[in-house]
Amino acid sequence: NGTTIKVTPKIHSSVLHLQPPMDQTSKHLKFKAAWPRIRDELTEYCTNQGIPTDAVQWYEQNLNYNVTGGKLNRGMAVVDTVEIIKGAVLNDEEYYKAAVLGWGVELLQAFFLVSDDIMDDTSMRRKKPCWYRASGVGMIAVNDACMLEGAIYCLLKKHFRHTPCYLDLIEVFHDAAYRTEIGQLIDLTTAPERHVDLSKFSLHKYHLIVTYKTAYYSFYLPVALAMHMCGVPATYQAEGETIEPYKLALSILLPLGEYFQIQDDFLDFSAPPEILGKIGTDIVNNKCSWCINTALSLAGPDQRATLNENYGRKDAAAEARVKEVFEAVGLREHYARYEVEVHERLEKTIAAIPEVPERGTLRREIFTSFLEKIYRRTL
Ligand code: GPP
Ligand code: MG
Ligand code: MG
Ligand code: MG
Repeated sequence: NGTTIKVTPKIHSSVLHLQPPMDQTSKHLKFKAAWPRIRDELTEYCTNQGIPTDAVQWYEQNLNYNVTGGKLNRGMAVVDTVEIIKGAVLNDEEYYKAAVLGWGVELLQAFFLVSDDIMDDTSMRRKKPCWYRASGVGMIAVNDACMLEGAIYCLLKKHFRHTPCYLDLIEVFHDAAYRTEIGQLIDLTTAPERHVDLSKFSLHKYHLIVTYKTAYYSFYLPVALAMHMCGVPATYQAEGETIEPYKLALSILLPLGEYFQIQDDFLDFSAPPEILGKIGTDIVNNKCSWCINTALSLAGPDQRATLNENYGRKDAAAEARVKEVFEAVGLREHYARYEVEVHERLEKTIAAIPEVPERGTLRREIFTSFLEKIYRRTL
């Protein structure tokens, strides 16, 4: 009858204090809007080289299937950081360049995930079959993954070849990728998919895995790219001190990345599926997670035996026994204390960053915006 009724859905209170789903924010939409142009630049490059239409169409499918559909946190972090460092709204050209770097991080992530799903023998990713399991793809996915990585350097060449930061951008992408691959190696050799051996686990190994496998490319890479694009120098003077801004950024972003992964691991164990939007699988999948490593460090001999017998088994009763030990050793209290402690520590480090009025230098806001977004997150 022409009247619109506005329905306010009931939302669990712990969901409310998070930002609205990123999809609804105009920032998110603007970043997404840059993608079709970037994708078309990549396929047009192939077309212009005289590559057969079938192959170009395959490449386009690969890009569509694997690069979109994620949360885009990493890519958007590049754009956000550029805006903070510039201290002004970006013009269209600046925005597009920052978006190219942001989508470059998303391409790197797509390369990792397509490869990782083959190595981990996983079936689903982002609510769809993994690319190598998609109809007719199979091991062509290995080459497709390589092409997702190659796309980054094709875009960098086109948009940054003539700029002073070109070499730095290439170097930061290469370094982040190499570190992630080293992290992946430690991960694969510590927790093979079908072989449970908890004696290989430790909190120290955990720290290495998450720093290398996740924190470099997810936290340091987006910020370092933005810093290079804005011409932040390797050193500058501030408040009578010599600042090394890239080292400083690393010293905050690696612990921040570790914190983020610890949250992810804890939520996998503790969050109700209706809030998290997925059912935790780390215990049955033998993941070298913060929870198992912390539990092992706290467990008595009997509890350790229970963990050894039940961890990494595809069996709900075994999973429940592991969860009982997690509760008994006080994992929840441990986590709550860690969260307060890491937040305090990072806040102090961030507050100690000397700020100078000059454009193109570090702003504390880069880091506080990350920290406040993730502190006490529940999904
Ligand atoms: C996913 O980790 C793996 C990465 C992000 C890095 C992969 C690195 C390569 C060099 C391929 P995971 O397997 O622990 O997580 P998920 O559950 O998302 O598969
Ligand atoms: Mg893996
Ligand atoms: Mg995996
Ligand atoms: Mg997880």
